Amino acid sequence: MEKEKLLDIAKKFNIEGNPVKVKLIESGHINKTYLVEYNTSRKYILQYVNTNVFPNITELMKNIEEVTEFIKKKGHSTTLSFIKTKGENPSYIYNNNWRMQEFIENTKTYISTESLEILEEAGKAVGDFQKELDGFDASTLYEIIEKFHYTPNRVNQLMNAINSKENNELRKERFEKAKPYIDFLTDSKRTSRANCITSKLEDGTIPLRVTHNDTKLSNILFDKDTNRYKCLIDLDTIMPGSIVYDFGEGIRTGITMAAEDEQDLSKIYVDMKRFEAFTRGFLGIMKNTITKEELDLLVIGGWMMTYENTTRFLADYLNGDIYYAVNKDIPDHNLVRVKAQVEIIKQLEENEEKMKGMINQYGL
Ligand code: GN1
Ligand code: MG
Repeated sequence: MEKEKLLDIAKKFNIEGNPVKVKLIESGHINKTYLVEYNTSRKYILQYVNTNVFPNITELMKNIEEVTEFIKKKGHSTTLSFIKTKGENPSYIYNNNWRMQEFIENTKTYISTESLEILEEAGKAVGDFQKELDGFDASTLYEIIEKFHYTPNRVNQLMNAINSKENNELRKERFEKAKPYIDFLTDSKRTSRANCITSKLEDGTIPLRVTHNDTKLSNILFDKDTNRYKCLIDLDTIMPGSIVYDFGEGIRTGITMAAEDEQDLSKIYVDMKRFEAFTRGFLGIMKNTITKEELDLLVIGGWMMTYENTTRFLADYLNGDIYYAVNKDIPDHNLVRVKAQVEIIKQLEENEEKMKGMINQYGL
């Protein structure tokens, strides 16, 4: 979108001064994000929320408001602040899709990092979010995307994509290329594990908590100078869920240096030192809050989130890239993601005993 139009949109929000600069920030597969600078030298984040994915943006903002207010009242941790529009009926949303938030100065994010210290901080960030929200009644939150991390449902969606009656050339070609990965993901030894977490939520073995649900490494803010964690960002998917999801998504994205869509599979190395660092950070904060039953499930958390994301990428590939943004310069981008994530799944499966030992070491 043109700069002038974006600046006009920014002017609708109740912010002192005038917006003068705007630039696209390449991040996320769903929303569009811009950094806006004002003549007061303050910065803000302007976002176009994708309402195909998030049709109920009012409920979404309500969840965010409740959760961030709760964190702010406790007063220990940083969190995000959104700005309302100017005028008589101030709202967090302008023209159905746009919203504005404060930019947290002197911070940075990582797509990947070599540093074990930063990974430990990432584990702390995820743990801290959980701990700060302990005591928040998760059942009062809206379910923004139905059955978001209900992995058995994701497997069904993949099955539907595989069994679709649509039979055009693109689909045939994609189906052939995807065949080995279809076989891998639909192997009964994997599908039979899909309900490991959801069944325990359903029968009450583990508690329903407020979860972020998208705790990938790049959704964690760090202090630019000290690399200490600041807070989690991208709060759109805050919903009732399991703590194991948030731990697992951190592991999926932190366990290897490689990007989510790394094309050179030899670069994907699942490193137990990285698992240990994240887990130490997470459990250092959570060990008195997490239940024994949740602790026992952490070992499958990284696997589950990787498996679930992979079923989603593959379904989207077979359906013709209708959900995730894809980079046109990367042919078969969704399949590239699948291949990289399958590599992680394989290596996680080989390392379960080691991970169990580490969880028990830091959790007891
Ligand atoms: C999407 O938009 P982004 O990048 O924050 C997706 C997550 C996936 C992630 C994979 C609402 O998140 O669930 O884990 O891509 N968000 C939604 O990188 O579907
Ligand atoms: Mg997100």
